[in-house]
Amino acid sequence: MARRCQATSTRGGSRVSKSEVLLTFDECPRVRARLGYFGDMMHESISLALNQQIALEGQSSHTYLTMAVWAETKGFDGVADFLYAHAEEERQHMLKLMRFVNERGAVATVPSIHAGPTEYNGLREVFESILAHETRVTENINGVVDLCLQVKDYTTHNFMQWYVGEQIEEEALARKLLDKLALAGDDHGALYLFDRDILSVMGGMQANAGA
Ligand code: OFO
Repeated sequence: MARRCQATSTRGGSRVSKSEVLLTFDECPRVRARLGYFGDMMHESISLALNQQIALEGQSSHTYLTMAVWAETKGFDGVADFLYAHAEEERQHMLKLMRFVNERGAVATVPSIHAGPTEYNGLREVFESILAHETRVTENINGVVDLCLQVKDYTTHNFMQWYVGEQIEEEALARKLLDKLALAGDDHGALYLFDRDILSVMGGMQANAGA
């Protein structure tokens, strides 16, 4: 890349020669590592980890969309509304990460998303898949947070705290909905009520989390 490195010209009081500072971005990390200085630039391992997280958020959005289509075509309109909204939320999570990566001088990768399952044996399988997926997302986020501490990237560490909080809420919601489905069992009337009330369960949990 032809852009010039923005590295500082001084480090620890000692002056860095102009020829070292005016390097292309490709060469820059090597120089910065030699100087032991990363300034506000994002460490390569962090941009890699964040791009993996971007792909995961994109996959989440896509997965919830396919689930929403399944629910809508099975007559679960409330569940479909919940899943369409959830798909949009995950897309926003992906965009928030992309903007952050680009702002920090790295480049966000637009992920190619593979088609997930389109058929489910019932609502229970849908919500079990959601919980399994969100648990995986949480593990990945924790991995990014851990890496931030290892490379002392406190800016990204701070940014990721929003995702840590979000995952606590999302896992709790998935567990709560699974509990309700366990109570409903195969009772059609109870499943009808579950479908009717799902948006108010979600709204109530979000209000409590914000209180
Ligand atoms: Fe639920 O995955 Fe986003 O953060």
